[in-house]
Amino acid sequence: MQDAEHFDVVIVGAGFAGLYLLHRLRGQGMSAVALEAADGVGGTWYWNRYPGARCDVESMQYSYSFDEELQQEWRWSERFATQPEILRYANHVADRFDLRRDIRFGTRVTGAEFERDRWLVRTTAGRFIGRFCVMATGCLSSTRMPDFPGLESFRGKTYHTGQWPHEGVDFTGQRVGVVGTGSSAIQSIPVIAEQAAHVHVFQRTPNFSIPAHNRPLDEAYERSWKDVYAERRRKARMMRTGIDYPVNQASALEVEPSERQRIYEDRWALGSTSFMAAFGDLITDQAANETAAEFVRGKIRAAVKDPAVAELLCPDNHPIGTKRICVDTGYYETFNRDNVTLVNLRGAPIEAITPEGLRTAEASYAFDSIVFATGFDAMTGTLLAMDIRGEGGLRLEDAWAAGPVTYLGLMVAGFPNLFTVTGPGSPSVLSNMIVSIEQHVDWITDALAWLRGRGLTRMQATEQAQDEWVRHANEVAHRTLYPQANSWYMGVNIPGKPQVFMPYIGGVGAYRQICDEVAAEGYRGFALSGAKAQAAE
Ligand code: NA7
Repeated sequence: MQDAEHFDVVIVGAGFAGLYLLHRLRGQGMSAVALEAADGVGGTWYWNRYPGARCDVESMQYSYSFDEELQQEWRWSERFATQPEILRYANHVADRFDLRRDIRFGTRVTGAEFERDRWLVRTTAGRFIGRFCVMATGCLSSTRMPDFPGLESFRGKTYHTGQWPHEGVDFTGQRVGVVGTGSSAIQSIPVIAEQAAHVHVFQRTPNFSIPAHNRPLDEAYERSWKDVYAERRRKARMMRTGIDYPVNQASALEVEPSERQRIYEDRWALGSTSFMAAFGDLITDQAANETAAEFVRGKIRAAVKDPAVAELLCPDNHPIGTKRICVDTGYYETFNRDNVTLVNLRGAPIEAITPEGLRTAEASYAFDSIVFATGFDAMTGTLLAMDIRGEGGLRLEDAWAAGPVTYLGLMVAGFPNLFTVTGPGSPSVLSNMIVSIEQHVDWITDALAWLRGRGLTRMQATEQAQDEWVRHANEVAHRTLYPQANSWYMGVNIPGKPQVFMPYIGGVGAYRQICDEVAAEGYRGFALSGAKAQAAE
């Protein structure tokens, strides 16, 4: 292929996964290029610039651990970092390790096909060939805009939280409608409400949210991490979520109600997603889960002055934690403001966007701006938006017609030499993403070095190993309450998407052990071969 550039590895994406991949591959003497649709690094943190955007994992843990100097030198300013600070960090890493020279910005991948033992990757800016191709495309990178009729007719401005204008938006004095009450909405509504003349929040499903208790990062806390960083990182890697926080294994049903209440109060005071580790059976036992859910509903009722509004905000159709739990700063209290109105869409959905605003089955509203916080085509959307073809022209779309199937979330049978970082079938969105990214990148790059050391050039998941992994992942998921929720983990938010539980819920630590064992056993479940061996056949 003459007009294409050749590399050992073509990486798609220059978010946290793509950056670390470039660094690792360079370290082992392999040529690599990262193809990035955006004009800058950072992935999720490049696009999600909505007001109040913040990580829900503590800064000391939502950061790379691969370089001791980097983790010692970088200083976070807050307990939970804002989007601009995380983006600064991604840029710092790109500069510090001189990664930009191997990134092609403004280069969107349209397709990739495996032919003559190589991946031919087509982009909006030329063609690239790699013996291996790694999809470092993120799990929440294809935004979802509902197909409301009349969208184009609206005379004001519309925004999606996941594609926020880089110059920011000033809502001062505006009438704003926010559609959705997931994490992005819960983070942005309190900030938008401080600016806007009035905010209408359109809620279809209420969500559980735990306070962040964000604050400036105090030095003693920073030291408590940095003095023993390696050790704490090791511990985090073996936790279920890849986050080091206190875990109580006891059952919520074993303790006296007063003791249970005290434990929940302590967790509430601690804040963030660690709330779900208050007891060991919250994600497996409905009755145990309900004690936590009812505790949070009590907090909502205490925070929101108007009892009717409080009731509407109380989640009632999914066990707590089975939809990604939100972490907020003053979300529920925002509904006490005179300039915030909650609109219940249950029984009266949005029918259309109108030139003035929007219309539900019950009423019409006029707005200057509408913010769609309507989420993503999670985990598979970005991969399926590309035309990916494996051996014999097999299309990923067809291989995944009944839902995504992978071996370990790392490879798909029929797609040799194609890896996915944090793909479906791996813990990914159920974990601290940077911990999962580092684990996948280390595993993939170790595998590539191992292959090279043995003169092997081809690796692919066997059908049998993939079937067994899918069966195991389903089995583990169905031991929990997660499949009960209509969540994006299940693909429910996208019309026509097959409904299967996509991430692996067995836990980050257990999953790491499985991946390590597979590698130690000479990459059990993968078919390996070499170009020379094939030529001789
Ligand atoms: P989410 O969590 O998918 O939230 C999307 C929200 O938009 C959710 O409340 C949806 O209600 C709502 N939605 C979607 N379509 C509609 C229509 N047609 N009408 C009304 N409301 C609608 O996305 P986020 O961006 O908030 O968060 C994604 C992840 O990013 C988050 O978990 C963090 O990990 C970071 P529904 O619940 O479907 O009834």
